[in-house]
Amino acid sequence: MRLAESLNIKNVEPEKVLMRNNWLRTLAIVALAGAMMIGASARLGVAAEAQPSAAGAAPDGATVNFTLVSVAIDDVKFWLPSTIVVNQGDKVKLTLKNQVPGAEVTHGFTIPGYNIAEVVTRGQPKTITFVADKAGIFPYYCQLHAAHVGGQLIVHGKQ
Ligand SMILES: [Cu+2]
Repeated sequence: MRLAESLNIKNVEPEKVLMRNNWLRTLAIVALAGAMMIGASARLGVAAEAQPSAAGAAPDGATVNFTLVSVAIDDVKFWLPSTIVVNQGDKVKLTLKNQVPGAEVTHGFTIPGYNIAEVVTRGQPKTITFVADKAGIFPYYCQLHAAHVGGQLIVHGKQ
């Protein structure tokens, strides 16, 4: 009995295995990037008020600033960081940057739960502000291309 038979491996296409490996590598890179950003913001502590930060909430009612970047890794497009955290009542300022290479120069950024929908052109960052008046978890993603990987805005409710 051959090894493949004894392991019950049938018709494994090398291409699919390769794709799966690429995906795992992509996920590992994103997880690593996220861990590094969380580490960096933890070191900045509450002083992150005026700084872009990956994850963290400011004191009650403060303005919190985030820079969100659309990037491509192995042809998969992401909005990073993939999680931002604020307190209910915070004024939130988002700087949106599209750094996806290629022929397509525009990508979208929408948070439907907050009625936000922007189109961001590569090389032209866009800044939006809103008050996070609703608590909950609000997905964000590119409304122009369904294949994008999005993220989530987490708004902690007032006690
Ligand atoms: Cu897009």
